[in-house]
Amino acid sequence: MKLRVNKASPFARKVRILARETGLTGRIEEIETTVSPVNANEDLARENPLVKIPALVTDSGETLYDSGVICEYLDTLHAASRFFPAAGPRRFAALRRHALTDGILEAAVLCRYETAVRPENLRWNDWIEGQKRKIFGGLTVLEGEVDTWSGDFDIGQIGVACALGYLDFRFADWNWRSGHPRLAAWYERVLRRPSVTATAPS
Ligand SMILES: N[C@@H](CCC(=O)N[C@@H](CS)C(=O)NCC(=O)O)C(=O)O
Repeated sequence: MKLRVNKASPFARKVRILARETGLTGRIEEIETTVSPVNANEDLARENPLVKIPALVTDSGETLYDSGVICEYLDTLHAASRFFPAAGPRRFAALRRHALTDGILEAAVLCRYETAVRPENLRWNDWIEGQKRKIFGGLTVLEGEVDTWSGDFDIGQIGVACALGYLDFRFADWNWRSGHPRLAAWYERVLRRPSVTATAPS
């Protein structure tokens, strides 16, 4: 399988973590791919019309996107316990947490583009502040529930790790740990996982 990634991408990182957690790395070739919302990568566009990473070409030649779909597909290819719980409350808790962290990431990536890609004279600070409110609203929810999480590093918790890692990587000055001590303590433990260390954004 061929997986288009970028070592800075938090969405690609979810897939890269799951591949390492499930022992699938030997079956996946990671292809470093540069993306920009204003300069389409033509090779990637042939695989994903949204021109976003991650995108996976399976062994049978089918292309899958986005990160959640790819993670769920890879989760069918290993014999260990599932990262997408099969049914019941655990499944919907994991899916809801995954959706929340995807929303945090979408808002954070939009802020990144606003500051790194958009010409300075066109930037709109209120808009960045609006995205930031979504991110910190999400962190408040995670802080309130983190002590109830199971020890299973499921797709929801992978999403949380990638969201916090991205905030450290791109927005360290936002200091997300302040006001979220329980989440910060959880993250310190997660940072010891080899899959998380090996995929640190760069
Ligand atoms: N919902 C998508 C989001 C993927 C995404 O936004 N990836 C970014 C990199 S972190 C990207 O490819 N951006 C290029 C663009 O927006 O054109 C997923 O979960 O895979």
